[in-house]
Amino acid sequence: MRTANLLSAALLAACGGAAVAGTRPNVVVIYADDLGYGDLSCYGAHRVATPNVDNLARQGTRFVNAHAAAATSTPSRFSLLTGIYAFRQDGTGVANGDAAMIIPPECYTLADMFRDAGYATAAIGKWHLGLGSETGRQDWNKPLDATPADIGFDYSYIMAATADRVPCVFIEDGMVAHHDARHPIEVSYTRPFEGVETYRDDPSLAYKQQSSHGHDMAVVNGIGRIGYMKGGGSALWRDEDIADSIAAHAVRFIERQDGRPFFLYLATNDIHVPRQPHERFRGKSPMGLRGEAILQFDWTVGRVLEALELTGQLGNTLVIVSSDNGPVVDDGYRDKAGELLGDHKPWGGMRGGKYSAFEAGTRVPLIVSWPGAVAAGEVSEALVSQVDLFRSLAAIIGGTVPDGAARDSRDHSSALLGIDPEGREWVVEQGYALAVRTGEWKYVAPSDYPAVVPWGADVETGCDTVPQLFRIGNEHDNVAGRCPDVARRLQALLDAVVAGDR
Ligand code: NG6
Ligand code: CA
Repeated sequence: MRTANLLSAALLAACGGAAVAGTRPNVVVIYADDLGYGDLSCYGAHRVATPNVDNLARQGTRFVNAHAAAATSTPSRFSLLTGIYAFRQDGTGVANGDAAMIIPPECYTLADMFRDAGYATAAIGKWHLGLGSETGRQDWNKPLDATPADIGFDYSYIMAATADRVPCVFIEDGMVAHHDARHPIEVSYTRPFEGVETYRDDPSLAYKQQSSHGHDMAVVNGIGRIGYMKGGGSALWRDEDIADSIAAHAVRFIERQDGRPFFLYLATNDIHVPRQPHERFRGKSPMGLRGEAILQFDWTVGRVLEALELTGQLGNTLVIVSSDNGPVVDDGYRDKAGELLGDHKPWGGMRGGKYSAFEAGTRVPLIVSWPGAVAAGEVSEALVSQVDLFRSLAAIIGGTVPDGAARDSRDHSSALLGIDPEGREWVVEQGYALAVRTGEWKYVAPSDYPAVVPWGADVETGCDTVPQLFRIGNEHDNVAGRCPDVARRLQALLDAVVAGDR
């Protein structure tokens, strides 16, 4: 508490006292899926306009050296919510839709921290962290026996995994939303269901999107998925409505808070595959479905900001917009994302992308806004990692983190609030290899994993059997041989982090 009060005092002094001393802001994290560093107009994109996100950046601070903890969804989200590097726990790779809860109930999470500080908490949107107590054994027709409520979320309205994985239904407070008793749901990631045709049986069933790789099992709403599914009936989502459902539930949650502070973890489905935005966005981007999904993401941000404004809470809400990992173009559907890119660069000029240990894997957009407390229209070069959101937000709201919790999270609240221009000395990036970067250097530890994603996505993994050392800004010139001391020092740093000593 004491540190937090001191911090608030310093912060208020730094900001001319505009925020009200002692008020605890609401916190809204809007977490995009696969949105690249170069995908927003406030980050330099000019083939797509994102006015709502840009507006937020004008009200707040935009970070240019912010990192997700990992280059795919499950481990990134795990780290954000636990303050622990995902490589410390087995089974934190990209999760299937029938995975059991990956964050165990006894783990103290970011949501627990908010809840214990008196906040109302909600997880809305993409979950991808497992549900139920046993993998593959969930009964999707009954209340699930392990849910986000067990790790601190009072309310949840979520997709179990990704839109390209079954089950294709929303789950509200641990039960399939609008469950259709006439069409009981069965899910399997190992065998098809008798009498239910799959994409492999008849690809023409997937009349909305054809697969480029994978996504050849269940077909729901004319789109092939990963995993098999039976039933669902009227509970099945229509992909075109996913963003609307997520935004509507987020807005409702905001509207229902009656003066009590709240923490909203709003994870959008955009811009993950299958990119199937609502009809009203169709034809609105020269980049086709991927561009339209970005427009839809921006629309969601607008809806949330509007709800905050209409309920009079914008001034007292800390809004964070970021992404779970870097961008990918062809991620398994023939949606012309690559063909229509033109000169748009989702990777923002960096090497790699989603899945990669190169910079574009984890360097993501990050915008922080809190009117009166976070400087407006600033750009911060501070090195920051999402693993630090846990302790940083705890410091900002005066929350308590119990001993042993959030072991890898550090309080960099002053960087997040735009006061400290430096942030971390180093950031760990998890792809198929571990990497660490400082302000000046990027080091990728040696790995036997293939140099290019082996299952179809055209992405360099950043893996090599030899140590790689780059100067930030040039990931093509490996200087490990020329600067062996730096490479050794950064490998030793990684070793210490893995051992839990740093
Ligand atoms: C891959 C999927 C990809 C995407 C990814 C997870 C195939 C061929 N590819 O296995 O489409 O779902 O997993 O993405 O199935 S993430 O952003 O949720 O981590
Ligand atoms: Ca993702």
